[in-house]
Amino acid sequence: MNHNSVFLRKFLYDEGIDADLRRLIHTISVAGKYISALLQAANRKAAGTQNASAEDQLEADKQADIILRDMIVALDYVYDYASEEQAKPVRAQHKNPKFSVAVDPLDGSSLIDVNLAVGTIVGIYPAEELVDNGRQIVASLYILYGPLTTLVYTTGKGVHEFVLCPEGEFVLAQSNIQMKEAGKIYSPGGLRTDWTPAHRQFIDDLIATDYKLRYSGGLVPDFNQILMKGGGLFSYPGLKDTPEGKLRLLFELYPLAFLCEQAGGCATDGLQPTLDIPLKKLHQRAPIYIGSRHEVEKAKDYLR
Ligand code: AFP
Repeated sequence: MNHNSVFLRKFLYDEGIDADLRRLIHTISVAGKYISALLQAANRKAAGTQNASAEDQLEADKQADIILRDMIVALDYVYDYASEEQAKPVRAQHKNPKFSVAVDPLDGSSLIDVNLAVGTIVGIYPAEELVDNGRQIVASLYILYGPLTTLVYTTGKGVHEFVLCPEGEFVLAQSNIQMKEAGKIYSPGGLRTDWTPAHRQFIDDLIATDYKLRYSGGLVPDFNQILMKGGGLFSYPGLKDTPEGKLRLLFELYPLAFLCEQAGGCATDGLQPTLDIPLKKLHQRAPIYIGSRHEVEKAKDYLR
């Protein structure tokens, strides 16, 4: 940090966005500092419980959810707090609600025991129980807990990255991040033996055209790598037995699709843009092809 450093709080203010949205994003960034500290404490203990999707939880999953819930619900204009860790949203009961917030508190937490990067994903929506689709998203962000803790957000005015500095402030690293038309890396989720023939042919095409494999098993670091390298493709396809894939629309895919579109890339389930997929239920899943335009268009050609 030096005297030229631009703090997140100041950057948000200068963006001229709604003051309540600004406070909400800032509050989430503070929650991210607590979660970062939680991870520094090497919180690898299993909780002995399962989340709404019947996945085993760590203590860190539960603690991250509690930190975010308590801080977000305390804001007197929040309607619903929905979390991937919980079956139903928490209704805040405030008089004049403005935003609902959906979070994946600690995505990729099965990587904590092997000391790989994990992340928090947040989508901010109008004050409704369930939006119709992702086009209603107001802002999205993720916090990546790696060697550095970084925060990447958009309110629809470009994509900006901040780094948590040792003094405890998120400081601007890059503003208006843009992807190129094409990249050189691919992150293919799911077991190859479960892929459909069309998806397998698409991935083989990327390999044949010299794309490098970059897959950690954590959506946030894998997507972040594509964004920061200026292009490439992350995919988690519909599988033979689970055509809806693994990842959740509201908690994971809408926020990343919004960020990706803002950075000049795109995201699809193979048929329609991810943000246009109608949302019918809270924990709905969808296949995803997300990254720079060239690779996403190529995926669509194979899947059509
Ligand atoms: P966990 O939270 O159970 O670690 O799952 C992580 C995740 O939801 C997402 O971060 C990854 O992209 C995806 O699953 C990886 O799934 P595969 O292990 O099936 O590749």
